[in-house]
Amino acid sequence: MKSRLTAPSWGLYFILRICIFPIWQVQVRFGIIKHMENYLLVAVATGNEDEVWESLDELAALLETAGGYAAEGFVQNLDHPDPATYIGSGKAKEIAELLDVYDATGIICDDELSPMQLRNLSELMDCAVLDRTMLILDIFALHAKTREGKLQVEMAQLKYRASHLTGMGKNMSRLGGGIGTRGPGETKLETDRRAIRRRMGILARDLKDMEKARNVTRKKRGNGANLTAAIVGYTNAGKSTLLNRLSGAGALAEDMLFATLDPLTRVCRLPDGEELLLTDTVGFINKLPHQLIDAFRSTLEEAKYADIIVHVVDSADANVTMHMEVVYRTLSELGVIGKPILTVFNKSDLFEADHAIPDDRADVRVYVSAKAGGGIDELYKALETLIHEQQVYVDTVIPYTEGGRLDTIRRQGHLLSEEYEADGIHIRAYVPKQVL
Ligand SMILES: Nc1nc2c(ncn2[C@@H]2O[C@H](COP(=O)(O)OP(=O)(O)OP(=O)(O)O)[C@@H](O)[C@H]2O)c(=O)[nH]1
Ligand SMILES: [Mg+2]
Repeated sequence: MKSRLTAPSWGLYFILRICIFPIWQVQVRFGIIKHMENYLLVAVATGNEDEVWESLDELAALLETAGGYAAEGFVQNLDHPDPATYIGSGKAKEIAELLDVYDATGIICDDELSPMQLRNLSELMDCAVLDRTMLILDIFALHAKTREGKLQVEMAQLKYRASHLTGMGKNMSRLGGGIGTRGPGETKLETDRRAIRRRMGILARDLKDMEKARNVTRKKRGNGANLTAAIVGYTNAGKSTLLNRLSGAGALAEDMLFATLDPLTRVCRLPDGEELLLTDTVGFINKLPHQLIDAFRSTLEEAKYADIIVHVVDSADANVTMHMEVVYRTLSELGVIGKPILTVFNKSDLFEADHAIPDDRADVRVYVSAKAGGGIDELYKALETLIHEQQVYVDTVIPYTEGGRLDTIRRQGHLLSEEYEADGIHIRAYVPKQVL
């Protein structure tokens, strides 16, 4: 016999279904209710303490992106980090006593810990111990969308875990699936090194195949002879917002770190009719884990194959100079050298017009607001100028039998004049070197 709801349970059902559940859903949807893990942040200052506090602010932003929050930060001045426990063991015990006060799950250290530091600290403090690398890997695992992105993150996580296996066992079982444990590799944590190596071998092969496919796509793009520009910059600078502004791409642009992990290429049509292929890339950060650089090398190297580098800078950020330094350093580590650089000082709606930021490595500088649209005409002009520098001036006659070439020049060059004479089409134009 079918059970029937009695009158009072119908009432309860309607209260829950119509009143309480939708309110709860709305609150979760807009982030009003959220389960947040709470951590204490810890760093060692061997030099300028202010810079270390700024780095802790960034660590707090990373934690927020991963879905947790920082209850408090602690900086200890030392000549060098303690090789056994990162911070001094006395300081570690002191902080451990505050865990209950702040109701914190554990601590996050601002540098990558050695396996020994990881094990000693988690035993000494009897709590979850994470480091900056684990947190960044965790965010990448959360944000990876494509198969290639997921495999790259898994590879980076396995590299980290293979080298830290001895220090992690207790740490991870304690966390039970929270921050620092996400991503495809999490169930493999307790497996032995050999299993991890076997999996890394399979991943390396799959990633190699994907890299080959990426190179083919890149070559095809190159055969089209369109000039290409890579949009690079510190994470959250506004790279995807700029791509959307210039090409209507509809890329995810959000106030979070590492929203973009997979490169996205779109055509940008400039006011003088020329076309430029723009690629949005994964952002950089201070102390970007080397495991990620290795695993994401083929993605990060998009800039290496571009004709122009568009460097997007969040000019309103207090650490703008350090961010630019990190970007230039990472680019040179990736072998991206000798390319024309256009620096886009973004978020101009948030700072004073006379706030000039030095950047002697850029060939051209423009101030824009990718979000509001200010300065975009100047940016187009700067791109056109850079493109013309990559082109050669031609004054020639195209036979009528090869009229298709004129279309190519119209699309990829800049046609100044065309005259139809008996011997063919007389043209004057700027043509990309590769089309020539
Ligand atoms: N006020 C202001 N905000 C901007 C501007 N450009 C981008 N933003 C905001 O900055 C945040 C980050 O923008 P994104 O375009 O996602 O930045 P990104 O460089 O692609 O970031 P990642 O992909 O995470 O590295 C978003 O909240 C944007 O709305 C701007 O010109 N002015
Ligand atoms: Mg982005």
